[in-house]
Amino acid sequence: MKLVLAIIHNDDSAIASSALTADGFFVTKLSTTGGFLQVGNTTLLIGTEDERVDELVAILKKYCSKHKTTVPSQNSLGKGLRPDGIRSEITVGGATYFILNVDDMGKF
Ligand code: 2BA
Repeated sequence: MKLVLAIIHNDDSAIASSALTADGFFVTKLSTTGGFLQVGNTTLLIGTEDERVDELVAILKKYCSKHKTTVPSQNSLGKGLRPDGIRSEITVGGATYFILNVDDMGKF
């Protein structure tokens, strides 16, 4: 048995935990904060059988991969939502995960 700790972006947490749950994984979501940026992120705790870890990581990759998006740049402040507003491209998402061996697990 393994315990997977996955630190993911808050925006990806709902879809990632829904996809994991739909695939039969048991998931606990924690609201956490990155020590460097001091910005909120989400840590998922997932206990699973050893042979399902690859499947779990594939789901995280599918829903939490780094991708580019655009946001209004500072230069567009005061110009409202005009379609010709100046936008900047930023990278969001991504996951950091740890896989720990579990000696025992129980429920009662
Ligand atoms: P990432 O490396 O993608 O890490 C994203 C978040 O994942 C981190 O948020 C932290 O909450 C968690 N994390 C990553 N590696 C970890 C580890 N080895 N142990 C425990 N938690 C871990 P932040 O701490 O706010 O970091 C945000 C981003 O700032 C990082 O993105 C990295 O690009 C940069 N960063 C973090 N620490 C740094 C440092 N000491 N020096 C330079 N850059 C750093």
